[in-house]
Amino acid sequence: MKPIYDILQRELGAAKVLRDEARLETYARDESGLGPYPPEAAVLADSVEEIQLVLRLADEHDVVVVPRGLGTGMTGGALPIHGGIVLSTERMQKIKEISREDLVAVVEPGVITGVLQDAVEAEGLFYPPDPASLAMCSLGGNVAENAGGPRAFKYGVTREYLIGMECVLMGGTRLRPGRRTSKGVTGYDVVGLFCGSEGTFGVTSEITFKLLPKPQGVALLLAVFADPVRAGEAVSAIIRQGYRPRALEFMDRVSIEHVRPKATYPIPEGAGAVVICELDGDADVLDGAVERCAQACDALGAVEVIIAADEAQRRKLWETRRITSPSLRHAHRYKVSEDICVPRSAIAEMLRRVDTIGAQTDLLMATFGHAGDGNLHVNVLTDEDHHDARVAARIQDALGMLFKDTLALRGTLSGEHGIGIAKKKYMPWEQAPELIDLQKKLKRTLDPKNLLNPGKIFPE
Ligand code: 2HG
Ligand code: ZN
Repeated sequence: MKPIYDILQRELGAAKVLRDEARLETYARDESGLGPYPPEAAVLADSVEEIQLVLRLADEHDVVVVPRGLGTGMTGGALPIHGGIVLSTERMQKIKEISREDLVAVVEPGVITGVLQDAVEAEGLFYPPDPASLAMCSLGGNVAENAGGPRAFKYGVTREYLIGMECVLMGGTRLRPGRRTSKGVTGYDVVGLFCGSEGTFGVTSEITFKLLPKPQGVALLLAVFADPVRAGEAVSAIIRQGYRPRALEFMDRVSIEHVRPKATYPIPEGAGAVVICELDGDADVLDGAVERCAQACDALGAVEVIIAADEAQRRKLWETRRITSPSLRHAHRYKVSEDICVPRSAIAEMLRRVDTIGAQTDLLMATFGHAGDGNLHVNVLTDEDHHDARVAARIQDALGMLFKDTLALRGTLSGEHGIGIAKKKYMPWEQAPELIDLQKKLKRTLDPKNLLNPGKIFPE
């Protein structure tokens, strides 16, 4: 074992430098289902100075460091595939400031997304990004992945709210790119460069987010269709009403059947698709707006359209969508979750192609997600042993066909989960060699020895 681990234990104390196998298990996995990839040590940093120490020593000793938030990533971005140190910011959970005057929040990277949302809402403010895992994911991880969520349709993703940050480069240099003002064009957009870099450029130690005033009211409707094509038409019809819902979600028949036994909302039998539309804004216009969206669904032959009568019912109907991913995971031995994004006009064609891929590879496919953005979670599910070479080959075939079709429809490989290790071999399918080369050059500039989260995003 390299001496760096003893030095770290001496400097930081044994409680913050985990080395025993049992405690390292947590850091060998994330929500991608890939691995396990156990690190040699996990360091639980409490401050920017401790992050700097780890990155300085790692640089001196040529040891790999993999930054980690709370491990909810779905593409293996925080997995230590080359061993070394996992540097976790899970203990850095302070909300340092919420300013009503400036509409700004300053947080440490380990703050849970939902905790910040509740704290700002208590002040009459709003932090919109809402990844499905918001009750257990961290803001540092959200910044690393540029996380989205249902509300991205109206409000955009994490990048839209990230205005400033403090981060540490490999070697220990501390930077403070960005600002705390609502506008600012001084220098390059370094914050934008770090956001979504999947922990390959630096380790975030503090984040400044811009906030919005909290919307006055929220209204939700859930519409059930027998025919998924009609559900797709409903999405377009709702947008044509001239409102911008804050979320416009879709679930297909396979997703619905998995959710049905657990959902508190009794989904009608024969449901082929569910659309959930959530609007927010001035209380006096909301009622009319949600009513007109409901009429658009009725006109397309919806089997059932429910407008949530109160907050309790709104939460109950949302639950139908929120529990989709865990319901699929618990029902099957193996689940691969994709997050392709296609132009909205191509959703119906994409759904048809997913059916074909499932039939050709004899795999169960469930599709749900953020229809307003064209961001579809195509899940490949199987109860067979995915380590078996023939099963693995069928899964790979299905993913290959999925990505080919996505790109043919002018879509993109990842709408919100990032590339990590799960999709890196497909990067050259979407991006030209010159573009990949430019990104690799940037990485080399920031981390010449390739010690910070190596082996991610790009094929090695
Ligand atoms: C969601 O929107 C998450 O529910 C998870 O992004 C997606 O498990 C999935 O496929
Ligand atoms: Zn999602």
